[in-house]
Amino acid sequence: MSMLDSLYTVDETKIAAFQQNGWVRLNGVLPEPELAPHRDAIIGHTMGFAESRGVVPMAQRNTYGKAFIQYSNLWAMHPDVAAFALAPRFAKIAADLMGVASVRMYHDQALFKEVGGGLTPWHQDQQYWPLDGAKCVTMWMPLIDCSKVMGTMRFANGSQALGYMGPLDISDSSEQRLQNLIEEHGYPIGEAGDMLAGDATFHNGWCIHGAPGNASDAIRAVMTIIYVEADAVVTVPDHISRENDLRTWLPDLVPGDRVASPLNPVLWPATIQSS
Ligand SMILES: O=C(O)CCC(=O)C(=O)O
Repeated sequence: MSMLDSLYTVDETKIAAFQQNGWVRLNGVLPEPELAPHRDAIIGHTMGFAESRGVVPMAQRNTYGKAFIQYSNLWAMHPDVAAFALAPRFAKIAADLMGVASVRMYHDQALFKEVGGGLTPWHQDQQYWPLDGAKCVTMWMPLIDCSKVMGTMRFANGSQALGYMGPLDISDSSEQRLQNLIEEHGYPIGEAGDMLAGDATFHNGWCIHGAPGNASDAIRAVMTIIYVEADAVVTVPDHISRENDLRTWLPDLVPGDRVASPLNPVLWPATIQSS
């Protein structure tokens, strides 16, 4: 049996930390020998995507473009990534942290911060998702050892309590406005710090987070998977990013539908079918 099908026990103290801070770091979520073949596939596909798109010099990009190469929906396009992205091992952790019985795939994405890549501005993920009331969590896993200077994540502890504050896409403006908000509320900043390949952070969809730029001489290769509670219902998209997400990740669904398109299979419990 692959380790991807075996289960990781989440300590109660980690669940409590996730609930309190809106994020948690778990070590050894997929140890190195098990990770290696999946890493090679994800890196190969993501670099292939970046090359096919063409490289725009860093100085000519906006803040979002400097933050990372972003390649989404790998699991559905590349069968050799599917076992990783759909793994019960990761999905069960997501369910345990959120305190729900069952979770679905929202989407996956590789986020590679290039050498000299800029900061990831403060933002809330869930402002992009037409899933206002739903519990959502993102797993963020380095595929190679990542020291802090490569741009591992930072979080405003407790900021998930703010919930939805209206549209605020990743930009210089989100960095400035959320920095001000963090200072007003006095949220302590939690840092993931140096991470080994296969360690992971998990963050609540409303937790304000970002990352510094990559000051190292190696690309920060990271894979992320976003999980949503299985009974979540689509909400009315109130801005263009949410309209785009509805079309892209919830194809043919309309507000009021359960989040159960063919792109949202149930991943935990592993035996339940997708709709
Ligand atoms: O990888 C990064 O720099 C940011 C990642 C992020 O914001 C996320 O996974 O939600």
